[in-house]
Amino acid sequence: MSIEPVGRIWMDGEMVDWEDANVHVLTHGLHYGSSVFEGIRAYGTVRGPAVFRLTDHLRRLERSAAVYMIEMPYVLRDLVAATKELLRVNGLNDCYIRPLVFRGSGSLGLNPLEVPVRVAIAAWPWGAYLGEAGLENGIRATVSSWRRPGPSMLPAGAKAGGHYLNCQLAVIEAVRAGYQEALMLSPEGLVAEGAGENVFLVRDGVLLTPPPSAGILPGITRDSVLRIAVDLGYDVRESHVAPGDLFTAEEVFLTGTAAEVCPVREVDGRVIGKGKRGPITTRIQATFFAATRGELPRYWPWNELVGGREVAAGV
Ligand code: PPE
Repeated sequence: MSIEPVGRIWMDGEMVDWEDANVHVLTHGLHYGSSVFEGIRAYGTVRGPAVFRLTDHLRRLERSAAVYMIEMPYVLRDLVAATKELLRVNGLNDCYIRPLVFRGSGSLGLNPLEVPVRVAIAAWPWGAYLGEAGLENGIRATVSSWRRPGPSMLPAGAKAGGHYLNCQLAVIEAVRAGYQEALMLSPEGLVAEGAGENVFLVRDGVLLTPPPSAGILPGITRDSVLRIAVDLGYDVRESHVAPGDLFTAEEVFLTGTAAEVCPVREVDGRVIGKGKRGPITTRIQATFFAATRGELPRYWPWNELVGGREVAAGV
């Protein structure tokens, strides 16, 4: 998805012009995928722009960095302040925010521990990741022949640059076959997640989603949806899902910061449910969007205001 330049980017503690946020070609992260990142969205609310679960995303960023022993030169409070400042200087309302922590230049080779660590935060308006029509009518997905790595191969819970090579293979395969997104299995053949989303299905009115042990990135949107589903009175279970379970599900949907809550209407040419956004997906999606827009006081702690008064965190 293309990106239009927007004002400034926060880089290593300074606001720099969009065009000047560059790196050397011998940057370690470019060669070996040694970076960790986040994807966060801000939404307009009646109390002004608010970043959805900013602190939770930045905590995950810290954990991703810790797994790879990438020493963060900034503490959480600095990154929260930098993100809000960036949105203010760029006058952004609805937008996508991409914090990136990467090993810089000065040394190459597989021992990364001496390489200086750099940090950038960029933000730009980004529309529906799987299309507006996808949010409304559902997308067509395929089960990829590429599998997610197991726990002894890569730490799936870390959101690291290099992990996404595997997802790119899956998306290339899916898009070339005419699908909009790839679903990926664990090495054992259980459903893990989408290339850039977590997956939920509805069976007998019960919501099911694969557990962290299936090798997923435990998504913050997934966590929000689990909470919303319980609040709406649904029975929700983390449960292993076999690929065949997808075909007989009443509803399937994906969750992610970029993709938001997106119905799946078809998997490998087989129609899911009635072949359109199902009733439970519709309700959860509507509640999720209302929460992101600050319309539901119960979820106000998730709306971290760019300016002005905060509601105490810890919903
Ligand atoms: N699994 C994967 C593999 C993943 O990349 C994401 C987010 C999720 C699950 C959902 O996580 P969360 O955003 O916390 O609910 N994918 C990010 C990157 C997408 C991209 O193309 O870049 C995102 O949605 O921002």
